[in-house]
Amino acid sequence: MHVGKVKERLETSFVGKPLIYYRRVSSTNDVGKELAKKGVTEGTVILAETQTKGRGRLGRKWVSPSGGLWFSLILRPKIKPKDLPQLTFMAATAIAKTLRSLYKLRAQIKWPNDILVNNRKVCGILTEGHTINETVEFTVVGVGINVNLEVKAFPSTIRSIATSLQKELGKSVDREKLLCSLLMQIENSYLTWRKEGFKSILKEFRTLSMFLGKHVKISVFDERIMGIAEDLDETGALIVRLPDGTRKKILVGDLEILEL
Ligand code: BT5
Repeated sequence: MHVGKVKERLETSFVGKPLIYYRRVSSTNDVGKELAKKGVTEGTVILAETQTKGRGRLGRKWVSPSGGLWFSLILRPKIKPKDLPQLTFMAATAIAKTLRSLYKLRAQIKWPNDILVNNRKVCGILTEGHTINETVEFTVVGVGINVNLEVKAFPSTIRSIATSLQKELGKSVDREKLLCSLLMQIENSYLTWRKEGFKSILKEFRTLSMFLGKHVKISVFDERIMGIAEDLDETGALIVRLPDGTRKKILVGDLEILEL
């Protein structure tokens, strides 16, 4: 990664300023939290070539070899902890839009935090917050995108569910250009969210989604829920129509589409 090139080309007003680069870290989210506690400004981005302890939700492992884009963005919006998922949605819409406009790929969002291309995961988002007395002090929005990676380099457990931009496009891409475009779009989406609220993000999230109206199975810890993914409510919770006709609201979980 040529960080100098990114800094030269970056046209944002605060996102990615500063951009802190490491060749290898445990997890950019962990480094981000430490730096945020020390007071770094909103917009700071921590970027790493590889992560030794990349994380997904619920302590799951995020595979982060060299060639991807693994970064975390520090934000300091004044929100309640319950509103944290809004930032995941904000980032997801920004990323899907960027992949569509740069590469003409049909990037689609799978609730709540995945971006898929051809039904395989190309990107995951992990938003974490640091809360004191019911107030969010800062948030760390972690983004992992499989960019110039060979799918056969993935462990067998994720080979059938993951993809990369290189695989989908049949060629490698300019990671510096991609990062600049992503940070620009994330800044725009974040400002829209702050100005207009979650409604406008949710509207775009719906349009870019691939799960609405589909038969789905949602795993919520040990529970499995099957039904039709009917809608998202105003908080971003998933509304599922159960076989008995009732509707169930689901705040967190893993979604599997049963018919594509
Ligand atoms: C996520 O979790 O999808 C959030 C991933 C966030 C990663 C970024 S990288 C920068 C920042 N620093 C971090 O430490 N994390 C963030 P979840 O929905 O729980 O999905 C995790 C699951 O995705 C794993 O259990 C695997 O099945 C699968 N997986 C792991 N690595 C993958 C990869 N590189 N590509 C696609 N799928 C992967």
